[in-house]
Amino acid sequence: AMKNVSLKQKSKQISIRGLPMLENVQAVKKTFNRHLHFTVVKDRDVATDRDYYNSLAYTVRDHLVGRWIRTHQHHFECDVKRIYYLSMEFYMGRTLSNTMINLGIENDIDEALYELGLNIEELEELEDDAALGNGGLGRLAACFLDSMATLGLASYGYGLRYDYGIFTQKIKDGFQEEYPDDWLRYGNPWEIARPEFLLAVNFHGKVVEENGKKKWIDTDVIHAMPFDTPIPGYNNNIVNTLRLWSAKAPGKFNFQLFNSGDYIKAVAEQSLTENITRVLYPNDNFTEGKILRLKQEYFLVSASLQDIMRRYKHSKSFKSGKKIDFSLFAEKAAIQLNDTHPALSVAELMRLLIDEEGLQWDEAFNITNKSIAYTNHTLLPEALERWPIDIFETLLPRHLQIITEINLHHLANVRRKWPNDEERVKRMSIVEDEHKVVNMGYLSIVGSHVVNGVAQLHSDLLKATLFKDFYELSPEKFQNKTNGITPRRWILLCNPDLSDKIGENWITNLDGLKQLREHINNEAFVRDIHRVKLENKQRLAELFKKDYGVQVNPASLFDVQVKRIHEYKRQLLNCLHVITLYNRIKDDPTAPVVPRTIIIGGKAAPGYMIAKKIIKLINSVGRLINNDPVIGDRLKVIFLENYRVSLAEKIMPAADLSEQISLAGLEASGTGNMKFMLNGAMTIGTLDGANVEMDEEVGRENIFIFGMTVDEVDALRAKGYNSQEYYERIPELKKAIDQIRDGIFSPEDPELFSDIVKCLLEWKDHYMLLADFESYVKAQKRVDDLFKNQTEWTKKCILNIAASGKFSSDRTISQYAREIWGVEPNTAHKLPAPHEGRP
Ligand code: T68
Repeated sequence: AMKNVSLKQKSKQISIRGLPMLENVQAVKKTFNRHLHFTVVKDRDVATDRDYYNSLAYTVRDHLVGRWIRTHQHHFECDVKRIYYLSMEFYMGRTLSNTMINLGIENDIDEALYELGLNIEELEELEDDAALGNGGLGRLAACFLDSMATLGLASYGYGLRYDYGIFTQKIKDGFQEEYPDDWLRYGNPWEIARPEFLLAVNFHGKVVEENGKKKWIDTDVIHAMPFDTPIPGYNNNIVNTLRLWSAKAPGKFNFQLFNSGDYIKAVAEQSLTENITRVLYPNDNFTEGKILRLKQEYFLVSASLQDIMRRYKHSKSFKSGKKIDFSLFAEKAAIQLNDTHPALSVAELMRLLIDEEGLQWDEAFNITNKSIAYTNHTLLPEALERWPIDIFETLLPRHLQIITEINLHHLANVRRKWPNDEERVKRMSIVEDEHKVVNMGYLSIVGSHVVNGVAQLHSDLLKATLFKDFYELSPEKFQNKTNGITPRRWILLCNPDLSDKIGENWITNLDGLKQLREHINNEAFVRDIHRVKLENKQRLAELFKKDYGVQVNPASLFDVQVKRIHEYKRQLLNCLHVITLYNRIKDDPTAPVVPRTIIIGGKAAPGYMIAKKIIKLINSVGRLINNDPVIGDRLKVIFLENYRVSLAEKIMPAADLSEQISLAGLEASGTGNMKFMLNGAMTIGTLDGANVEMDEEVGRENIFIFGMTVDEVDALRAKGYNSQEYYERIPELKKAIDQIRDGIFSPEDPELFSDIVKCLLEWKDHYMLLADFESYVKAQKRVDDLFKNQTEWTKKCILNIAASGKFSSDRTISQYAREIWGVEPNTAHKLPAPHEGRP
């Protein structure tokens, strides 16, 4: 990693990050060399780039620890309300450069590494993503941690430390292949094990009654080992904690049980226990009803709630020998459930309060309900968790009792409000008698004081459809919290050149970007913004040449759809448009066209056959188009391999057009849409999820909206949707589908895509691609027409950046804080830095 002063590095020197300070640079070099010697145990003759990366990581980590310890002291002393974000996923991505940025030490470190003759950008590329998430839900949790720390909240993320994150995707011969994501292989300098806080989690066993008290006995015990990762706020010296649990066999006391003399077997079988946190389930918007998954969910919930309870009991209020009083619990702890995956929290907190702490039912329920709140992320039926009662019976018998009793109280409430409506009572039962399942969404609603959706449209649909009965029962519970993204990672870190061009007041107040509207007629500014985008595209084009051997025209329109591959997200609609563009050039090779590079990326769940076929189709269409000499560089199709957080950081800054084309009503919010907008891409999208609010913020003349609205979708379904009518009526659509069916893209196996064609024509086209095709293609024509005028295009891009302020996760978290958690966010508050002495 020898030095090579890139343009980017030079521009950083004069950027908003300030000038490097000589004494700091000297200190960094010293620390780096010390870590190389004492921590990594290498000298520069034999050190590898990974050794340098590790020395660098430890050097940066040193700047976290003082702040981290003092943040905890501060929160203890002030005895503030703690915010607990419980999530099965935290899709963190890389930590190194984010840490440097939030601590404000980026330039000093850059300069020191430069002086040491090392290329920091190359070293940064050695860091594996912490990919403990599938997509939007997991990445949202990561953005929230950044915002909570930046807003000065005493927040904790609680999750699982999977040995394997989301699988690595390779494309072989156009097909997706999955490989294990062994992200801990080289160690993880960002985590610290906390064996002193190890906890026991129980499974199985039975419930007995002893003088009127329930006891859960004869359980199998698995230990939960916490690993802490620091979460630095931006420029405020606050460092909060992400605590991830790892399953550990309880060596000692289970060994007596074995007692068979087969010591080797007993040790070997410990690893079976530890399978609980082995791997992340790779489905997004889909629930796989596997027992191992329920075990994971309970493992997270039980360890986290015990930990929360322990912290409460050890809080300052009870230090002076004062009796522990649980009536204050909900004033001192807010527990946010990231979807229903941690919904067992409701039953577990009840169990802890009643069985372990001896509270009465009503008081325990009141505390539980006031501390817990639930965020819903989807309306898709296949994603809703409903666990069979018999699984509960064996795995968590005490929790099933508690849930049953919660349900009795709940249904009594329903009957009180609607005395003669047993149909409604049946519909609203947490325990669905018919299917013998526990509805985890209903359990979450009943156990929470607030329920929220993740965009206005989604929250409205929850009240009108999925949770209608519950809304009628407790309308005051239902809120909206439109999602957001952290501007630190999603512009400051990933797009430094754009960041430099737009001032700096926006970093902790994204609405500050509104000022950009005043510069829309400043020609030099418009040219600057255009140049930054072009340079970002050139860098991405180099990556395409290197990684895929495809030469793309950096001046072409970069049309990007990156997200998990899912039928409702309609990557196939994009594909039909690509084929249409291809056919148009082939039909009239000399007609002028706006050159396009269509970039599609995303993972398909390993068991989702149609999604995997869609990947193959995109690759097959790309192979034909990219190698057709008649097409030249007017049209190129790139399928991005292994789309993930660190790749998104390279894609967003280089996109001209963002594809947000889900069938209206099905994408709860979307967050990629916001990342593109913030980085100056135009959006082509349906009126779905947060697109609706982006449209409101930027104005219809600055966004390409197409397709049916939710009401139109409903109306069409009600009247009877027949996709074949569209196929027969629209010649370009018919041609594209015929080509797929006839094996034009798969001459080696003409039947390869027959299922895809069946989805569209015979199997009802559930996601109504054909109904939206015409309007989509017309909207794409409007895109072309605007792109012909690069100045007008860039002005609209600037208006998009200027209008993106609402979509900061700082805004989202401020609303959670005030409207759900009852705490006041505070960006102005800064702790003193370690060298500045005690607060
Ligand atoms: C996404 N959901 C929504 N789920 O689809 C997206 N599901 O609209 C929204 O913007 C985002 O959440 C954040 O609110 C998911 O990403 C999952 O990944 C998931 C994981 C496990 C089980 C079910």
